[in-house]
Amino acid sequence: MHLFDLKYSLPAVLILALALKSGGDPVPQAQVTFQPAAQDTFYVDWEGVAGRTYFMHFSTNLVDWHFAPFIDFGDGAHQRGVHSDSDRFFLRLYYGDFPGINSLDDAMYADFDGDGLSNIFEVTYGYDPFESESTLDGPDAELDPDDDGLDHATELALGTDPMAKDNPMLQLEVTVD
Ligand SMILES: [Ca+2]
Ligand SMILES: [Ca+2]
Ligand SMILES: [Ca+2]
Repeated sequence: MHLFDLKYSLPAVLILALALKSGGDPVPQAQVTFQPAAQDTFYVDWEGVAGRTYFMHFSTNLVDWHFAPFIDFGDGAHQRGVHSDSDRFFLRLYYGDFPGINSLDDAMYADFDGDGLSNIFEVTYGYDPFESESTLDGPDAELDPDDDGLDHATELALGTDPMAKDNPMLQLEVTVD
């Protein structure tokens, strides 16, 4: 069971769980179910289909949907724990049977939109793995929200934290007496 926090804050009483298909869908997808686990925490369960890649969308208004920070793959029982302080939020699976994707690693490290950022990087940091320019700020790979001079493509290549100012060039201070 993996837990992720939704970033939005309105108090959690309403979850809508549904499955949204993406692309070809030769095997029907069972709906998502959810059950309360603890205060503001829910288990989200669904039955996977072999070869299928699963993303999850969440929304607080049914208009703006965001990718949850995980990817799942394949058949069997899937479960995620979800916590939110929102008074309502909505979840839906976003899934597809993608050619050449045969494992969770394939799904995580593929770059579905070809923008230079892996799918797992995109969902971890709040970008859309199906859109190369998923915010109004410019191409996803060229963004530098931590303002350390390294864009996301470079941070991914270096393995640095794209949300922390950890450009190694900024961490060396040399003073000359
Ligand atoms: Ca990408
Ligand atoms: Ca993208
Ligand atoms: Ca950066």
